[in-house]
Amino acid sequence: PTVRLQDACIGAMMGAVVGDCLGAKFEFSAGHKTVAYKQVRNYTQRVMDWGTYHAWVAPVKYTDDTAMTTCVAKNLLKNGTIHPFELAKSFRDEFCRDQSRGYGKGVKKLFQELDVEMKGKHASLFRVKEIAGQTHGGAGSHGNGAAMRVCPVAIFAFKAPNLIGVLAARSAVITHTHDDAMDGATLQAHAVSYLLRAAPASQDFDLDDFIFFLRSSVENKAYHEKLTQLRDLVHRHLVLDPVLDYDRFASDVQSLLGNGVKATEAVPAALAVFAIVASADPEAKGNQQLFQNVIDLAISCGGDTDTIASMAGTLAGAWWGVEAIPTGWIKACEGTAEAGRLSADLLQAASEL
Ligand code: 8NA
Ligand code: MG
Ligand code: MG
Ligand code: MG
Repeated sequence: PTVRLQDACIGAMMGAVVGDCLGAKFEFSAGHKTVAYKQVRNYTQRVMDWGTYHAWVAPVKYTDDTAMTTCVAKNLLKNGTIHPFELAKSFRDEFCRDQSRGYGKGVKKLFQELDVEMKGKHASLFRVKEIAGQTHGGAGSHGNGAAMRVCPVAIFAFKAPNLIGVLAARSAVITHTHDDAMDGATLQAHAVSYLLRAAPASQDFDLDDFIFFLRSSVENKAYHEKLTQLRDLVHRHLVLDPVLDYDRFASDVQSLLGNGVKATEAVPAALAVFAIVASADPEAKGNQQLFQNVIDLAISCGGDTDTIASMAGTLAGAWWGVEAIPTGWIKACEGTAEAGRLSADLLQAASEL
């Protein structure tokens, strides 16, 4: 693999962790309201300065997003594919090891049930899926939990796009059986792998090409509508403001796309945040500034801030590479070193596919 591709893969995984860690402080801190961009920048800048000037102690903790992403990465590396029953077990183990990582209410209950099931004699993948499918009155979870942990699938299969759908689905279905959750994971994985394939990112970001590709990657009306809305939203802001108004963009994301735990809200929100910053002024201030803007804008959108920032950070890291992630953040955020190692191993595994 080229250096640039390696940078992109490490950037994707580290971007996921950094977004999760930095966004965690604001998760539903103002309900579904947006958070002032200045207030977000104030906090993330303090974290960056701390990381820059202190020894490596990683005081900013990651949440469920990173805990589960790590499980997905290890499952892929061990099996050369997603082994869903083992993945369910490792989610359960990780959850039991540390329940304080901010898991969704639904998955918490699910993991408690899985724990009981797996201690029994007849635990099977069939039973795991059955239990997951029975949540939320039989609808299954439509949460963003499958999309927020899918980055390793995107790296592992970036050269084999026909594999992405099936691996994303296998990694999702043990907790999220609702179509919107599964398709959200597939969409996010395709978005990340598109950006990895486009590396080196010496070319300009082509919004219309990106959206066109994403539309073809899932058959789901809700996402098709959101993709059109987000493309129009980004175009509108590009035309309106020569200098992007971050607070206004965040407020439009919140009202038009949504910022909640539903996959149909959080995934389009993350795509929109990355897309506007990548389209706005690619040459303006250097890639570190652009990565920082993506994370801060994602958090400003409010609501499920750690998850939206994690997914937007994955996209930004894949596009600009790990070089674009401020060192202060890498040092201040828990889990970045392991994410770096796992992504290098995943790329190695990908080249053996
Ligand atoms: P999940 O599967 O528990 O879904 C999240 C929530 O969405 C559930 O608790 C339900 O309230 C709701 N929900 C999901 N599916 C349905 C449905 N079919 N009908 C009605 N309501 C439904 O969790 P997840 O793994 O998808 O994770 C999503 C989010 O949960 C992430 O942001 C994660 O960080 C976490 N989370 C944490 C907090 C917190 O306070 N720390 C708050 C919200 C979410
Ligand atoms: Mg979280
Ligand atoms: Mg429209
Ligand atoms: Mg969250």
